[in-house]
Amino acid sequence: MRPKLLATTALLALGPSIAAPAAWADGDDPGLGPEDPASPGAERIADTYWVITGFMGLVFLAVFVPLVVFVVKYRRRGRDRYADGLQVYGSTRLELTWTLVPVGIVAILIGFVVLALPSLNDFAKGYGGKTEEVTVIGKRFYWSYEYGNGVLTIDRLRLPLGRNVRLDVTGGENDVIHSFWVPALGGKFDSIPGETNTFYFVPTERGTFKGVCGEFCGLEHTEMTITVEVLEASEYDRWVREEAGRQRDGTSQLGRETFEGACAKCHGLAGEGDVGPRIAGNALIGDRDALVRLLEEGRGKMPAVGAGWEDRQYDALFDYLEKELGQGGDADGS
Ligand code: HEC
Ligand SMILES: [Cu+2]
Repeated sequence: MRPKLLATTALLALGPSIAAPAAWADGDDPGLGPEDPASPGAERIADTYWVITGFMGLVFLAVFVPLVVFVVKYRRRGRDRYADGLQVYGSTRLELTWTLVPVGIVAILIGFVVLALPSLNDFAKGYGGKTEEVTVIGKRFYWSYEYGNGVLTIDRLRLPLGRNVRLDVTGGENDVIHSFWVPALGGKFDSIPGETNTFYFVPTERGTFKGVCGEFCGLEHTEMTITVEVLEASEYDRWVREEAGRQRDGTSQLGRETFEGACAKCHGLAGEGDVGPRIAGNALIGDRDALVRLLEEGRGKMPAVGAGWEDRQYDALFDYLEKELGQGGDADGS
């Protein structure tokens, strides 16, 4: 019993320190640490993580190294099982040490957090200069992004490198709380119906950053993914201008994005059915009024995915549905 207990304790204590380097060797993602930060706020958060982890490592060693030494040094060595040990009454120096050292460690950690993290508050006021504003709406089970010039995208957010970004994160009417969370860019910002949380940051790396809804929100929660593409500012400006034109004249991918983001997660990419019924070829696809009512009100396990949509988004979706899933179209999405 005793050796088994000891082995289990040792495994529990050492497991993570064995697993961490193994995960490290696997690829460049250590698995246990934060993602490589791609904004100043995310950098502060990562710094805090590593400082606290460093102290945790020191405390771990300060406890376990003496523990192992004492287990070996003071083992029984054939002494009588009931022999009394050395009687010790107090040690002012030792007691002061084990009181003051932890207090000092906690003071350092608090100091670090108080000094390093207020910059997150500064970010809450923005950095000055030109700001790109995007309204982010979290709904079951997709993210809707509306840019300053009216462009809409679903699940995929594009942003300019090196410019102030202000995300106004809010929830859909009658929806539940979701949480906008892209670890490489910053902390979590809840999307709450009727309230707006503002998230300021500056993307400092080009590339694609992944996130996911950070709030367990229901049936297709895990499908509520976030993709942020950071483009060169000039490339972004061109895209957002041209996309506005495409969305005006109906040649954009808005219909496809809306279907893939707001419908396909339950009905399948070809409308073949998944957690929701098959809808390819369904008569409702040709009956716009009835379908709008269904999308605005929801039914049973289907949320009101279209509540609050503007006509242009319905137009784009109907174009897509009629082409791809209508009674005339084929159901394999080609
Ligand atoms: C969270 C999952 C979910 C999402 C997202 C979703 N649906 Fe549904 N849908 C369902 C379920 C479940 C039903 C069955 C509802 C019932 O009758 O109880 C349904 C029913 C339907 C029906 C009626 C089928 C019939 O024969 O009665 C249509 C049409 C439909 N959905 C279209 C859509 C469209 C278009 C979208 C996207 C704009 C969408 N749905 C998004 C789950 C979903
Ligand atoms: Cu969610």
